[in-house]
Amino acid sequence: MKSKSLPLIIGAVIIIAAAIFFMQGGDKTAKKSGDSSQPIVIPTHNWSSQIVMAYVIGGIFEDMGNNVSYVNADSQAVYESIRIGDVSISHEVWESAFGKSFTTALDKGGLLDWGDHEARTLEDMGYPNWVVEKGLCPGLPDWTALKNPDCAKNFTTPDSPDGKGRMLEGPQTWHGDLIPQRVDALGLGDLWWVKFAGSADALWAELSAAEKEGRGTIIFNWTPNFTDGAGFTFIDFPPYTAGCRPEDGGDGKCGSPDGYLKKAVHEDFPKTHPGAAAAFKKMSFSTSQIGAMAALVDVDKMTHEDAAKKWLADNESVWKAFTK
Ligand code: TMO
Repeated sequence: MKSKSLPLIIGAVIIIAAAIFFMQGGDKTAKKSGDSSQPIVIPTHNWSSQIVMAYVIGGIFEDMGNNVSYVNADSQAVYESIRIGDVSISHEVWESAFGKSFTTALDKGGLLDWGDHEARTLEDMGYPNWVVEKGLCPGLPDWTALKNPDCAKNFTTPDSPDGKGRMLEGPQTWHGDLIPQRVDALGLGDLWWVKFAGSADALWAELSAAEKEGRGTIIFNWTPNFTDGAGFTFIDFPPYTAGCRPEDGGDGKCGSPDGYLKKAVHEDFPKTHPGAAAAFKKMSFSTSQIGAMAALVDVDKMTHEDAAKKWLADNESVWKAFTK
């Protein structure tokens, strides 16, 4: 009995081993690079380029044989989540909005600076060019034009307290009271009030509503974005200097910095996923590439996932180079 069942057992072991080997066929690259089969956790936030790029990078990691999962995360708290290892990476660390949370996590330990994208960034208040072409606020983009009551009155909306001009800021989760503080610090508080939008989409809806109603509009916006080259101008506030913001002890009388766009990883990521970590270190997107990712959603109205698939299909030579 014993001598008869032994070949059967050996045969079964070989078949199971072969089955496991073939089942892992799709995993070849990851195996070669030594990446764990544990999912790489990629955060999604609430502006289009970031979400599209999450799926673009996830798609690249998957092409390398990795497993990926996505988690919707608060764009400030995410750096602590990366530091403690709940989230693997961040692919859009915008200096103006998130530099402080990023640096805090970096200093505490557990998060690594994984380099900059080629694109530089600006996140600030601005206006569509027709606002100036219609003569609604002569003197823009110099911020001192906002001191003129004849300018402010062209920006009032029915919800404006005391008929003040309205500035539509992004969601408060992006940078707290930065803009209301600045408006007050610059002595503009008697003429202007700052409303927070509930979403990025509300900013784009405001652009078309204001144009239809023939009233001026000032909104928070950023570059790279789909509005690059589409007739949008950022206001020239007094220049940013290190420490000028109230949260850094300054008087708040300053605009936003010419900022970096960084990547970050949890400190164990290069050990658990050396192949993906090396590719992510090389990843660098330009202003026009990031603007295009946003435009696929905000202009062409694609879903974020479909936009990422299209971007990957159209730019294979760009991203394949990161994986080598
Ligand atoms: C972080 N953001 C790009 C919305 O300014």
